[in-house]
Amino acid sequence: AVTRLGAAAVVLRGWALPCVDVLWLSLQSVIAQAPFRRMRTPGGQHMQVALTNCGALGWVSDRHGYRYTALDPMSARPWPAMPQPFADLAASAAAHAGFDAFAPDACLINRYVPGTRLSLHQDRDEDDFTHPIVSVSLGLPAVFLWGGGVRADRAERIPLLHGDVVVWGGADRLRFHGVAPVPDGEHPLTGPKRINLTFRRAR
Ligand code: MD5
Ligand code: FE
Repeated sequence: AVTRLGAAAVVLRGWALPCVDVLWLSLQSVIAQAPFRRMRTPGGQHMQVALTNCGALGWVSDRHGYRYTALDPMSARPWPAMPQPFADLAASAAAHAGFDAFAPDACLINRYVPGTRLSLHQDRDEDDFTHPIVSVSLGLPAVFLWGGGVRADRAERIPLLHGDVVVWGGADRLRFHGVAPVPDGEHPLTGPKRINLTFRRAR
C-alpha cells in the first residue's frame, strides 16, 4: 500500500519487508567497520540519535557544523562501501515513487533507543535538492513528524513501522521533519531499537 504524504512524498508500506534479513546482515558488516557513535552538534551537545554511514560520503556533525566527508572521523578511513542490497532497495523504491535512476552516494544510518527523538529540521547539506531522499525504517515503530516549509508549520504525525520506506523529493524535498520519542519495546530483529537508513545524493 502507498500512503501519499505530499505532492512528491509517499510512504511505501512494507516495501523493505522482503529484504529486511539481507539488509540486517549487510548492516552488521557496516557497523563492524564503522560503529554507531553519538556526534556533537555545533552547539556542543551530543545528539540523542547514534549514527554511522556507508557509501562514498557520510554525514557528520561536530562543533564546526554539519557536512559530508569521505573519511570516517573516528577511524580516518573511508566509510564502508554501500552494500549492494542497500543501493538496490533505494533505487527500486525511488523508481516506484516516480524518481528514475536514483543513485545515492551516501547512506546515513540512525539508531534510536527508546526515548530518543529527532527534532524538526530540514535536510539541506546536499548539493542538489532535485534528487529525492529514501528512508527505510527497521525495528521499533516510531511516529514521524511531517511539517511544512517553515519550522512553525503544524506537523502531521505519521506512524512508521518495520519495513516501511519513505520517498520524498521535488516540492517536498525541503519540508521540516523529525521523529517523536521512540516508545519502549522489543523487536524480534533489532531488539530494543529503531534503525533508519537514509539514502541521499550528497554531491
Ligand atoms: C529518521 N532521519 O527516521 C529520520 C527521518 C535525518 C532524518 O530525518 O535527517 O537523518 S528519515 C526522513 C523522513 C522520513 C519521512 C518523512 C520525512 C523524512 N519528511 O517529511 O521529510 O532517522
Ligand atoms: Fe532529516
